Amino acid sequence: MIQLDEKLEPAFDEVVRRNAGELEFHQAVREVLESLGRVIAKRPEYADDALIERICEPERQIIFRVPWVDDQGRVQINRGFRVQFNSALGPYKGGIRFHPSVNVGIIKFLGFEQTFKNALSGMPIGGGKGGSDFNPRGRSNGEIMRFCQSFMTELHRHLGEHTDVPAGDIGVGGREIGYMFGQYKRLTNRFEAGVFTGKGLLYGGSCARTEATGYGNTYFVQSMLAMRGQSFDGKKCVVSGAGNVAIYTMEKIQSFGGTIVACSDSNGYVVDENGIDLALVKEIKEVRRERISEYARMKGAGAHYIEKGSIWDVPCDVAMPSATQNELTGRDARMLVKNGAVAVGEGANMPSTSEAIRIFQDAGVMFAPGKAANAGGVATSALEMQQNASRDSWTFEQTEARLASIMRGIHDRCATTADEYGAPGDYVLGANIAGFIRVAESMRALGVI
Ligand code: NDP
Ligand code: 2IT
Repeated sequence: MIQLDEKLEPAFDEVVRRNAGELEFHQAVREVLESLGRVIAKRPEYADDALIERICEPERQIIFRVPWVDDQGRVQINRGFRVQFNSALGPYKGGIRFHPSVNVGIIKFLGFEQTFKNALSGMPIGGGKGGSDFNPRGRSNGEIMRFCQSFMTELHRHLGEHTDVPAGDIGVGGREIGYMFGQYKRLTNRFEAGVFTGKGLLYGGSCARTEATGYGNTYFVQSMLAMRGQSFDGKKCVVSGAGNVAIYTMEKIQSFGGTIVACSDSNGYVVDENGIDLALVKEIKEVRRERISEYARMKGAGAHYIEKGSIWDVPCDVAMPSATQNELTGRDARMLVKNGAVAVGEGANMPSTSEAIRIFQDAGVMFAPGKAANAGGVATSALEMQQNASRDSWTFEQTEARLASIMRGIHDRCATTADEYGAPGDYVLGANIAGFIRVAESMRALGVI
């Protein structure tokens, strides 16, 4: 761990004390504070008025009961969360996650990351995150709908197009957004399209939002590779996960001439040396909602499924972790370095442990942190809000062109900031500092609130 600046150490100690046991939140805060020493040295006024302490404390945290009735008629109880982290730059904005591992610490770390990511995107949006410990796996369509309706029956009072605008995340895709938006509309008697993003195209969704996170990460890594005169063409890539982010990362990499050799879900991974057949992955995951092991069974020769084990053992040039937090450990990073990987692009939020990041950076592997590389999803959400506000809808090409230019902008902002602060090529430092400065400037302008 890097020693913290003496002005930042007490702020971190306070975060640990106040949020005891929330290890992912500590990890996310620690990484940002480690980057801020250089900023405080140059601009000590950023540490005035407890700005650092305020930026680490969510503006509001909502925890609520979500009762619902399963298909057997039994009453089930889950816990719902929304952490409205920072609204200095705009309404709270960030996804909703349904996964049994969700707790307040997880949502807090995600809301904290989201604040800096959204700032870095250059769009007028604050940071927030929500979710539930509800496990959608194996639930019927009716159970999913009833859960979403109950979740929204409480959450709707805290939302609004100018207040807080959720979207999807793990376990929440177009179907769930539809059910939640439907319940919001019913409870408020308002067709307030801008209160949710990731909506279906028939009721106010934006073209390219489904693809945006994966495409955006690929654009970011393309810019990063170009800095060293390289491209995706002919590169072997491993993408973890097989959900929304992973699927559209694979699609864009293939269109850039890269080969995807492996992808995964939480049970195991599939390797296909001929290149993953993405149409088959989409059929299995998006249509049938089955496990990735089906891929090897349906594909036959050339493809194999490995249960458990680490997908990062598969040799590749570029690694795109796109499943969940801390899925890529120090041990995995050492393996990727040993196998000659040249770049890592984080599609997921905080997928690499702190140790893994250090190993990549020490080995000279180009490393794109999630809060920069996966910002294309939320940036396109902001484009969806813009279309809703003007009651317009743009073409796929127009929206993707905006996404590509936003990702180039984020890449260049990270690279330039890293140069400016004496750490060329350090995208972690560049992203943390560039995101922080926008939030901090706005908070200073708004006064102590
Ligand atoms: P999905 O639910 O569509 O897919 C998640 C994938 O990750 C699945 O393959 C899932 O496998 C796997 N996964 C989830 N949890 C775990 C776990 N604990 N261990 C191992 N594998 C796991 O989610 P998304 O693709 O939307 O999200 C993936 C990541 O990207 C998350 O970190 C999310 O926060 C981040 N992200 C998402 C954005 C978006 O727009 N959707 C935007 C920016 C970041 P299984 O089916 O077995 O659970
Ligand atoms: O982590 C993320 O950036 C998301 N899940 C998307 C958030 C959004 O509001 O589009």
